[in-house]
Amino acid sequence: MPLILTETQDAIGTVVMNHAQKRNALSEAMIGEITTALECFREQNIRAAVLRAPAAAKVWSAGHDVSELPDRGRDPLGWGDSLRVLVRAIQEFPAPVIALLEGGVWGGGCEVAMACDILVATPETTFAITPAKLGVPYNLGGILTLMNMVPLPVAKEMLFTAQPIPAAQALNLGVINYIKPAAEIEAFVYGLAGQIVANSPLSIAVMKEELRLLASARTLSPELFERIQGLRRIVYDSQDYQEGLDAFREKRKPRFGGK
Ligand code: YXS
Repeated sequence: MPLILTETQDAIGTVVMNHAQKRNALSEAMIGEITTALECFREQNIRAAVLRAPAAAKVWSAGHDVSELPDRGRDPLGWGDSLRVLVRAIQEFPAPVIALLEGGVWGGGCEVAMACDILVATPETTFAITPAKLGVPYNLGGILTLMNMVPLPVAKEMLFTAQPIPAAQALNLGVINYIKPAAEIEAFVYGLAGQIVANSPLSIAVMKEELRLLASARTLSPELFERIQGLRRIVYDSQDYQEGLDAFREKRKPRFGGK
């Protein structure tokens, strides 16, 4: 059974993440279907895309599929990790991607939502960035996305507490563009998409790529890069990382020993 639904109309493409029983956990299979859909949209010259869960979903996405995270000793979020592939596919898609956000957005789901160009949420939407909850070594791309979205103290609070923040706070912080009631959000998002579709696709595609290149423009010396990778290795080599995975799989609270 497909894990997503897709639709195209009036140069607007829609991807609905539709794996309710796993709360739209971003598995390799689901990510493959989403990236394939984006490739089809590109071939069809889609001028705006919408990424969403089914209407009134309680969970937009539960984040990375934890069952696909490797045991300790291997970087769980390397370049080839499927979640990284999806984030890049959204960022490199030549037309704006609008995240229509209903329900809880968890872990890597936040990074996918933040990779989108415009974010519209309902008042009930929440955002939780959760590597600390699982003992996962967040990767540089995720950290940079967050640093580009919120002030440092807020990024630290979200990362250190792993607690959900409400849509109202996300709006105040500028993480999302609008909050709309559930009954209005769909019409509002497709109205926004219609405004985009009426403009020059070439000009928009180039501006989107310019913004992506400038937002990621950071000088990082090889020594600094190696130091950061070494720090991350401490985490994914640790007993705590394994404990976080085991606790999730055994549906119990993790007991982190700090080593
Ligand atoms: O027990 P069954 O087989 O029915 O499966 C359960 C859950 O195990 C499954 N599920 C997941 N499977 C894989 N990966 C996930 N992330 C995931 N989340 C859920 O879906 C079935 C229903 O889950 P259940 O009973 O908990 O649903 P609920 O409605 O009571 O609660 C929904 C959530 C989202 C609040 C709850 O499922 C939850 O807290 N999920 C984990 C959210 C999370 O911590 N995500 C971060 C994953 S790690 C990640 O994204 C990155 C690596 S990072 O950490 O760096 O951000």
